[in-house]
Amino acid sequence: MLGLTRIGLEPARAEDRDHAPAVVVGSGYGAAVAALRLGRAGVRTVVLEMGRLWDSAGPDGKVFPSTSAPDHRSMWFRTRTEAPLAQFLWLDVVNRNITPYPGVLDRVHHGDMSVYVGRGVGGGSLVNGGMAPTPRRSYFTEVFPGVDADEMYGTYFPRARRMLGVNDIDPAWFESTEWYRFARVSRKHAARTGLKTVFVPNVYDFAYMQREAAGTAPRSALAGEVIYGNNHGKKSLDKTYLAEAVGTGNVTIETLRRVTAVRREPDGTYVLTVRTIDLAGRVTGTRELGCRQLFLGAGSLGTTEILLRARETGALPGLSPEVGLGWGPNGNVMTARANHLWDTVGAHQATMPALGIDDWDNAANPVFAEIAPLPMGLEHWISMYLAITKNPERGRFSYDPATDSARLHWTRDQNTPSVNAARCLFDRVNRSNFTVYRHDLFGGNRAFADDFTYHPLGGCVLGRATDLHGRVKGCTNLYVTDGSLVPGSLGVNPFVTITALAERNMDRILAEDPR
Ligand code: FAE
Repeated sequence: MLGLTRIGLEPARAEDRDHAPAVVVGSGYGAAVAALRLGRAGVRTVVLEMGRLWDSAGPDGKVFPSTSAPDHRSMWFRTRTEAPLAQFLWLDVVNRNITPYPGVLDRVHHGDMSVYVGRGVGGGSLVNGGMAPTPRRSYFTEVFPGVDADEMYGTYFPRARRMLGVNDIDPAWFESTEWYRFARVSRKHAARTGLKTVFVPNVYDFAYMQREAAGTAPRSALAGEVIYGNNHGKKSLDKTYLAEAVGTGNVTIETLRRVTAVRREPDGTYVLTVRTIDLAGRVTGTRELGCRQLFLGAGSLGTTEILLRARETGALPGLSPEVGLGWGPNGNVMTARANHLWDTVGAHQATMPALGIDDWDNAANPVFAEIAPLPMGLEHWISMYLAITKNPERGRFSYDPATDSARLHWTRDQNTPSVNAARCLFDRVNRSNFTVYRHDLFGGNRAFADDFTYHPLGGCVLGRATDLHGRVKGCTNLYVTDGSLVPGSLGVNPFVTITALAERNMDRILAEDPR
């Protein structure tokens, strides 16, 4: 595996300082694909990432803190952690006071909707649950009518899965291990309801997990690690795409660099304003970086904000009115059920989900609900789920000049279709099993958590704000390459699709667009 040894805080050569042929903003899935494909094509490329590189151990000898004992490394400049599941038995026992630091997980608040995102070299791949499903073809075609599905399912989804290191759990081990008892109990309850379950592939190495269980490898997924990073086992982008990109010798990654503005010179050069911060969050410098080709991979929130600001401040006046539209949370809702005393879920739970209830073919109420772990190290009789629903509501962003930021407009009532769909499914499960919802986990006595999402999608939708290959309308040589291309809903977890789409778009861009 290639290391990230060439990553530095400054570009390697002096003449790189103010100009690079190509710049990639962000280092999540779409950005990582762009960086690798540009590097392989021989294009000197600078990647700008606002988070840090997660490659060195803290005083505890680990790179990332555990989920049960979060410290400054866990969250992006916070004084207290903001975990998705903040309570247990209505008690505030989960979150901790921490020192502000460029930690790996951010929760961005936009009124009624909060958005979880990863920060650091690798973006969301550092913090996510690694679930790597491919959307069902019929729904993909509905979401992306202008994209050639044969090409996606024949070439780009397989390539994305291979490059990301997607693998499947060994079914025999799944059936026998105590670490997935929680999933087998939920499967039994689903079966009693007449619902089918499917295995969900992952980028966490399941063979490594088996070694963890056998006591022959250091534990990560079996030590409660997930949303604040995994110290072992997970093939995050810094170990796959980004390592290969740097290995081409053409790609440099600069960390703790936030792109705050973009404008265009009369000769077509894009000029980025880049702010450097230190580990205390102080701005230590601002500089400009010019490039001929600019690839935005700052995620749905980041990319949309950069483009919206550029349009609304007049820096890039030719941008489409579609920039800022078509946002959705992928219909995310979490819920939890209380099991009977004899249905123990186990004190030992792997943090990587491996099974989902697949009721997407239910035309009246399509839901794909992953069986999520709740690894508390004690028996709690809770079955938890992340439901992905088909919610037709869409949000939009506006630019707020007072704060120079993008504001997401999404109201709580826009979640009603998602909550209703999840309720419809889990009411059935509860009826069939004589069980009830848990109301103590999400705050406010709620059985459904609909105030946050892990899957921000849209804002610069493919075929609307961009052409059908991510070229931004109204600005040549400007591209969007991340989750903002997906119009708000996908039916499954999104990173395989974001990766595959980016691969498809980069193939076309590198073949057709002059460099
Ligand atoms: P993303 O990965 O968000 O990367 C954007 C990068 O840009 C980040 O590193 C930012 O720090 C950086 N950035 C933003 N603004 C700027 C700026 N102005 N200047 C410089 N850098 C900037 O983009 N998805 C799945 O498919 N399966 C899962 O199991 C799953 N679980 C998840 C669990 C959690 C806790 C979270 C937060 C997300 C999860 N997701 C999961 C979602 C997935 O990680 C997400 O869809 C992708 O990471 C989005 O990829 P993008 O390329 O859009």
